[in-house]
Amino acid sequence: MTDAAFTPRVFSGIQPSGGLTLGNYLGALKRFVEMQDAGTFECVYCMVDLHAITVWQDPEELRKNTREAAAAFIAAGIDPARSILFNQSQAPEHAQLAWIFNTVARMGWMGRMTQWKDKAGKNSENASLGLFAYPALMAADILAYHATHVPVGEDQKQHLELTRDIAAKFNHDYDVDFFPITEPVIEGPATRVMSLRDGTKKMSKSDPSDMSRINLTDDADTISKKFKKARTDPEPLPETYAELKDRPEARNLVDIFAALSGVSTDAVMAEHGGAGWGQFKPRLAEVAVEKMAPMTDEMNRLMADPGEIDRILGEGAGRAREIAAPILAKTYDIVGLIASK
Ligand code: AQP
Repeated sequence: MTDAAFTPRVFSGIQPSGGLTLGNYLGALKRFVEMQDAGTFECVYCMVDLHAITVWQDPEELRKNTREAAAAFIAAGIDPARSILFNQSQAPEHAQLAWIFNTVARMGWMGRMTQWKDKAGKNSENASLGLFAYPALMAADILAYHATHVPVGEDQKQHLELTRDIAAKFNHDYDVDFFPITEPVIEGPATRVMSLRDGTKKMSKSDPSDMSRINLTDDADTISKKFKKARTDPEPLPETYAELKDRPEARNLVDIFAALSGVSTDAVMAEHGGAGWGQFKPRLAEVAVEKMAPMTDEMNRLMADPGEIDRILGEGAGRAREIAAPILAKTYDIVGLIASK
């Protein structure tokens, strides 16, 4: 552990590797807004486009998805005047610090990452080097701001642990107390929203099946259709949440209901225990539409003016670099790199 005092600062990001999903909203965006509104932290939020290109992205789609993700942040409640909002590639300090961390992180650490194993699969020889080094860039995203806290979904826990390992090894190797040991913030009823087609897989923007996820741009009819067709077992809802232990699809729908309506899973069971899917799914769709429609409308409004989104991102990047540049310069100095005067 480090003793240095760090400004309470949050960093988190989302890959513009597709349109954002309800999983991204409940597991990340919603909590980003809560942390901004709590006022305890300086908040830095980022569309991590350099992460996205670790797997192939069509260039036009990437640009569109980056602007759409920015619109989703703002529509969900991120205020670009209070939080810093930008896309990663506009702050070159991320990639520069990532190179230093590539020399700190060990091959063995990277090889143990489950996201690497899942995404590279059996064809790891053919995966990009960037995909393998992904967690070092993520550590750079966070540590370029000396972020003390990172709100993420459950799936990112292992990468956060690796960020802590990189910070600790750097501090140890160079005998400094320079990088904070960042705390993950993984809380709330929907830290892991599952696919609507397979309760053992997380809901993901790059899943080939559009029916597996709710997109933040889906309209009311699409949302209703997707929940109606969501895979479940034939049994009605039990009386208690504990009885959903071995029913992942059913539990997922209850978790989503609780997270969207802002009540506990026990409260959902108290109201809907014993209900059949024909009753529960339309109610869930109603709750989802009620919560998401205003956000989708606002996203559409913002996306009609891409120039304004680019302006916001450019301004955010300028503010981000004011924090990251001196941290990178100090890192170079610690490492022994000669900086231009
Ligand atoms: N299903 C999920 N449930 C809860 N939280 C989730 N997050 C992602 N999916 C879920 C959280 O969203 C943040 C941004 O994630 P990301 O876009 O950087 O990468 P990811 O976790 O790999 O998300 P996807 O949607 O699965 O993207 P692809 O398909 O491109 O890999 C993170 O905080 C994550 O925890």
